[in-house]
Amino acid sequence: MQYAPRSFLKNWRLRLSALLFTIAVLIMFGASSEPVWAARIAGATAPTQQPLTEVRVHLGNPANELKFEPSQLTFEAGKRYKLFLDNPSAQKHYFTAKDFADSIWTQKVEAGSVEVKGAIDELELKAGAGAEWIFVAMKPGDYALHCSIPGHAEAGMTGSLTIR
Ligand SMILES: [Cu+2]
Repeated sequence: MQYAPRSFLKNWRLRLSALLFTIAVLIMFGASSEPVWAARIAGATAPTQQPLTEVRVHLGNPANELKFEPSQLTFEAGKRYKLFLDNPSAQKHYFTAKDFADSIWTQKVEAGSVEVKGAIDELELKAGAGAEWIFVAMKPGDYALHCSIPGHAEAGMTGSLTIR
């Protein structure tokens, strides 16, 4: 019986030290984990905060030649782009590049007062139309571009899009 108070005290001290240890760990974890958490959030939002590199491509030309101008474009993986597309010709054209579209992250496409988000692999531009495609180049490779209106690719309306 005479040991009972001492063992109770010992047990109590043990519990107290365990509790203090737990509190100390929580404080340390809380203090050190906040910057990590903040950095992760910053990293996650970084793609949309990156500076934009502007690139322009014409679908056809005023002389109604069936070609993209320029027909070759190069992007750097990890960089964000605003690709201006316009159709200065008198007929409708397509910007079709499915494999390229699978290798980028599309933030949005803006055309007129419409904004489209999500996966896009083909854009149709009527005569005189324009659009802006904002994306981050992701997967390096050489990707084919063509206009999918019958006869246009065969007549030379093709191009290549490279991500390096
Ligand atoms: Cu075309």
